[in-house]
Amino acid sequence: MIFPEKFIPELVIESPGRINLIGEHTDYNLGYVLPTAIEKKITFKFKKNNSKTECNLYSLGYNTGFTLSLDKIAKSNVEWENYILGVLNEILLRTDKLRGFDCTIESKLPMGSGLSSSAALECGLAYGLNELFDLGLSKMDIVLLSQKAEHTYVGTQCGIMDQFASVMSEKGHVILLDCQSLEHQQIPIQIDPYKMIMLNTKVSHNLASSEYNTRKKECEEGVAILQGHYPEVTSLRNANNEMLEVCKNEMGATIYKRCSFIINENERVLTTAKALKDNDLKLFGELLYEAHDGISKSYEVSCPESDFLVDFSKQYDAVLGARQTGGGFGGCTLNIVHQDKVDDFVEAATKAYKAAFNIELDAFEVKPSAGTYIQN
Ligand code: GAF
Repeated sequence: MIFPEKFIPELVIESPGRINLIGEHTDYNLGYVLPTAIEKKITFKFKKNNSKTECNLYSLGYNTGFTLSLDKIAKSNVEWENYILGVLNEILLRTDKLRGFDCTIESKLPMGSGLSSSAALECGLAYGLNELFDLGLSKMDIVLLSQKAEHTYVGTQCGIMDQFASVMSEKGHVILLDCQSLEHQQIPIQIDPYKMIMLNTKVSHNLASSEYNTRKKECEEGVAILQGHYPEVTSLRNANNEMLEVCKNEMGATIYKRCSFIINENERVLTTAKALKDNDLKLFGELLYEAHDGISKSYEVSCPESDFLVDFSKQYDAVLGARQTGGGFGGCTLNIVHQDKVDDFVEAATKAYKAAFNIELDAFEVKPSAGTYIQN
């Protein structure tokens, strides 16, 4: 049992959420993404408890904790516990050095808001235990085992982007990640006099996990059809629009739309990375709007609330571009807003959103930040 007010940690870990500038649902299609960690994070406090197997965890947000035994790891009926259990299970498959520990978890990352609180939870735990028990895991091991934990214990067949961004990000940079080779470039990002403003719809439609896995299957079906004509196509990453046209009739409308979105989204990531290097912010903004259009109409992972906010932003010259970020069905929109107009824009969006949905909008600025780190 943990009494959080009396808890004296040996180690404190900060584990950030992420935004993705562009490249949605491309990661599990082995394409490109452009994410970065943000300043909003989960704080983990750890200490060893001298037991061989007993672990005590406490969530300050939920105001509740649980105890588990390392020799009896199994799935729980409580959702957040499965992120923890999944990570412990993956660590135990890789090393026998893990021992009993106590840990408190405090999140400043809104859950279900498309900012990847899941990856922050998984990676922060793995990173902290690696330090505490000197497990010898590399950062890449932490990324991969955290992704695996989400597949096996949580049940979302996610790609690699969120865990990669949470651990590998560098302050002031976005990561251009090739999700096939895992090669990546840290691209310095400078968008003055514009700012990245997140508008949190505060909705998280519970379709997210099941529809996510459905989209993944639809893309796999598309690849299977493409392969019939082009055996070299092993993922949508290797396909192009010409190939897609050849297979259009065989695919049917839905699979065609999904594949078309992914092929074009991969292109958009590469064009955006170049636009940022060239400081072409106008093009950057246009690509965001184009991406949202695809997210909404072709990939169909948006929702009325996100569409409303993106459409609303188009009335403002001070906004270069906007789109829903993350897995979909709600969460946050990313808006590129001129620094002199941020307050006006947020005030107007808040009013309009309240009138349309009776929900109080939450708005905040994000800056590209460092990945998981030890707090001194
Ligand atoms: C979620 C997943 F976890 C990521 O892997 C990614 O697919 C994203 O949705 C959509 O781009 O955050």
